[in-house]
Amino acid sequence: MSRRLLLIVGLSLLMTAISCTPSHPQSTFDVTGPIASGQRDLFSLMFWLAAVVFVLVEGIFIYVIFRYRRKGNEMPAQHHGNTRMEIAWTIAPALLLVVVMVPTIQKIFENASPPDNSYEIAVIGHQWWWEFEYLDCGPVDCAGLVTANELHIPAGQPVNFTLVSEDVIHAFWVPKIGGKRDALPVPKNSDGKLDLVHQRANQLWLQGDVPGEYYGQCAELCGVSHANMRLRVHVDEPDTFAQWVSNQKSPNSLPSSTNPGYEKLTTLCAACHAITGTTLTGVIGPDLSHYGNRGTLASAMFDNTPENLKEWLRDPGGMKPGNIMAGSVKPGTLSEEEIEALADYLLGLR
Ligand code: HEC
Ligand SMILES: [Cu+2]
Repeated sequence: MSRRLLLIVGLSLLMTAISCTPSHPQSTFDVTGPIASGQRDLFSLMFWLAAVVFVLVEGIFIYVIFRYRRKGNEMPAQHHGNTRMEIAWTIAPALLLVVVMVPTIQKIFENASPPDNSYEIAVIGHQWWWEFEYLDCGPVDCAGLVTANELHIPAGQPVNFTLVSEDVIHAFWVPKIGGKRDALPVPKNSDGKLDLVHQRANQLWLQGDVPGEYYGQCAELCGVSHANMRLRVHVDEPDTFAQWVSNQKSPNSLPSSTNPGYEKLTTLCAACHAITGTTLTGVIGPDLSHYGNRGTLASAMFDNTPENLKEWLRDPGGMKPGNIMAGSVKPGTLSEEEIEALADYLLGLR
């Protein structure tokens, strides 16, 4: 073998080995909640069954190659058919398939039927960000709450998601909690909102058991910034979740009209963004209510730091190719003074 080939083989093996670590943020092995762990267990069952079959078959194969290799010139004994063996190797795989089939079908039904006490949240895919509309959280009054890119759900609570899209096909996937399922475009109702009971609206239920921050990702190629269409799921302690909801529903206020960013905020930004309690009610971009509490910027592509936010306001197209805001906010649209004031204001929305 040439050195270069050895190097390539070695590197590929190394990369395969690295990709197997369960501790990366989008691992489907290091999971929480019944959906993701059920999917992982089903995978493990199939993997180990297949591994046993592989070792057995390859073992016999290699044994036979050596045991019956040509030793002299005499013709070996000839066999034609062996009914017992043929029956055995028909029945054995059929039994193995039954072992795989039973839990698979069980899981398909489990995954398709959300528990009765599930909360209801609509997930709306946009090029290239996520909108979340809370519909029903049982005892917590969340109905009507809209947020973007960072989803909060309580630990140990099943949540049924209704998945739709504003434009092209997206797919909602939070590997450590489960998924993934397509969010398909649906028509709008007469009130201008997407039809959440349309036959193309998909359902997916998930449950996160361990509080923490989980990474998600659009899993359906949806345009130039598809790879940048990420999301975060905060699995909160139930109390923290209830607090988050009530804070998120409380009104924000506009900066004073002497703020250098006031003019642009209430005209330019207002065309696309909503902030509860203010005159901003745009629906083209992410809802920015209580934006200062978010950890990320531009669908979890960046950390929500003052530097990143200012750079975003300076040149959104430079940070995230093709995004819709870049059509209206270009380098120079906002003065440095406005950028400074708007970033301060947005990060102060708590
Ligand atoms: C033409 C519509 C439009 C205008 C005008 C607009 N935005 Fe945006 N904005 C968007 C869209 C769409 C996104 C989502 C981009 C993405 O992540 O792909 C966005 C994202 C953002 C984000 C990040 C949100 C998040 O959830 O991470 C902030 C902050 C923001 N805009 C602030 C502003 C401010 C401030 C103005 C006014 C100076 C403004 N935008 C003007 C459409 C617009
Ligand atoms: Cu997408």
